[in-house]
Amino acid sequence: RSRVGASAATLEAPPPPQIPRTLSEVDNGKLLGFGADLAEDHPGFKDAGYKKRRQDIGHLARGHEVGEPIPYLEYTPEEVRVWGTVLRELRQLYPSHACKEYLSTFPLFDFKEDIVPQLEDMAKILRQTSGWQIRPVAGLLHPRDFLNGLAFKCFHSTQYIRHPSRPNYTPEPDLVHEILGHVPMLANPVFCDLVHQIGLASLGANESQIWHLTKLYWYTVEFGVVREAGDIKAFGAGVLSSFGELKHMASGTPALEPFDPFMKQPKMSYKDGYQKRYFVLDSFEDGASKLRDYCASITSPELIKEWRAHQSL
Ligand code: HBI
Ligand code: FE
Repeated sequence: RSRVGASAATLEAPPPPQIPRTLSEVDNGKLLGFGADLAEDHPGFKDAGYKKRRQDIGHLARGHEVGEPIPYLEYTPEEVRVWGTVLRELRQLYPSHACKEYLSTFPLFDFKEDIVPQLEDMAKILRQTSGWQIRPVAGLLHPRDFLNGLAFKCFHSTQYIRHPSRPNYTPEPDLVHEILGHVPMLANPVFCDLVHQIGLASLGANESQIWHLTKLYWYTVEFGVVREAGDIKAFGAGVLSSFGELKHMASGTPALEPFDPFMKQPKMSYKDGYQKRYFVLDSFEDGASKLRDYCASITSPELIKEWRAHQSL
């Protein structure tokens, strides 16, 4: 390569990111946050046994090949207790606080307080209802990889359980959040269409667009609420998997704003308590349609068409 060519290249914009053609090409090994070790403010920070358990489960996820069944895990009595505690409490609030789509798919999973659900069993139900798949993952993925997974109608899910000292809190996604927050919603095809739009948009996104999509994901899939006959109901997994956040959402205290993907999205808060404001959808059809327009504004239909032609879904 000539020196002239090399210096010309440095003046140009960085090359477009490599677009994964298959789900296996979506990198599930690069982790953020608590990937390697737990932070000091993680409830399991001083618990060597917990760290080992979390690491062993993560190790299994790393070894998982796309298309293979997800390995069953035998959960310890302590892990079962954590699951059961959270399920028992949240279940009381769902009839009044969760959106009708969540309430309609929830019974399909037949959750029991004394049995931690297996990801593979959840995946089977999703296959039959929405056609989505689940891929086990060892922790928080890089946003681009996580969002690219959604384009393949794949949800990357953790399989370990939060620390038993704080059943109602986790600083990172865990199986309880994935199952009570995300899984029932992912059995609804209209909601899945909304999520898919975010994934498709991420295929051609540059770094700043990935950051914007991360916020769109955050304010819908994690913390979204939907209007239902004059009321607002939760569909975001961060709300549905937290007793305190569900009550806060319905308390009338937080601000409510219509969701508009083209607007500058506020800074996300991960740590300082509950959301101060929620973005409201009129319906999932409406949310999906708005996200479709946003997707078209950043990722060309040609790119998506070409991408679809190359991958084997
Ligand atoms: N990784 N495993 C996992 N689960 C998430 O919910 C998740 C993630 N990585 C990034 C992420 N969420 C958000 O920052 C958005 O990019 C979607
Ligand atoms: Fe989540």
